[in-house]
Amino acid sequence: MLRYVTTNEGKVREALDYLDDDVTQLDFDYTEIQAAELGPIAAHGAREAYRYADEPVLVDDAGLFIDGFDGFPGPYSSYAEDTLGVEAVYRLAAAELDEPRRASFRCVLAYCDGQPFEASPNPIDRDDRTVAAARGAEQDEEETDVLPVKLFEGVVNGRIVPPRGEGGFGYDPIFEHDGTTFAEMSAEEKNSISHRGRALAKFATWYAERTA
Ligand code: ITT
Ligand code: NA
Repeated sequence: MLRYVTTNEGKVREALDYLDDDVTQLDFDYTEIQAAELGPIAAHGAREAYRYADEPVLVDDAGLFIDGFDGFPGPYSSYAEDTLGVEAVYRLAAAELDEPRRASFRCVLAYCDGQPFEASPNPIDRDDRTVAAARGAEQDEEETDVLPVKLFEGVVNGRIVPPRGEGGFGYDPIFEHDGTTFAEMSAEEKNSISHRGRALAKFATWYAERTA
């Protein structure tokens, strides 16, 4: 049984649409370390969640990166949503930045089942490099007990626009891709192009082989 670790119902709906029935939500609020990138945050969360659940876990860390704000709110997207709110993030971008106000959504999935992974045959495999960096970052804390974590990343480019649409969650109403906001898309449409859908597709392919 694979546990999808998140407190966010919107993420769960999308993940369940993508992965099959042997996945259930684990509503566990892991510690989010402060970092400029999502990878180390997700990796740290996956180790903590695996120790807690003692079952294979998949942690989902995501964020909205606004180019003209050097990536803000990025890893702080959840905090910015809770404090400023989505509309205020839009107003800030509209006040400070010229069109087209480019931005990207990013999602990093971190998988841990307590077992090591096969070394990648391709030495420039991006996921493995990120994992190596995440391991390095934690060596001081956990020198003798570093659980292996595998990362899968998905990115989608778009722009910040006035809120439109009722679907999705979070920043979806202010993120436009190819003329449509994520909140105007059906769940299937969003999953077929979104940061999370892309990361889930990579994970699903890899996981099918690991569990075959
Ligand atoms: P968990 O950490 O428990 O998974 P969370 O909502 O706090 O739930 P994050 O830490 O990854 O998740 O924060 C991501 C923020 O970005 C949060 O404000 C989300 O609403 C938002 N977000 C993530 N994915 C999104 C998506 O597909 N569409 C719109 N907003 C999204
Ligand atoms: Na969170």
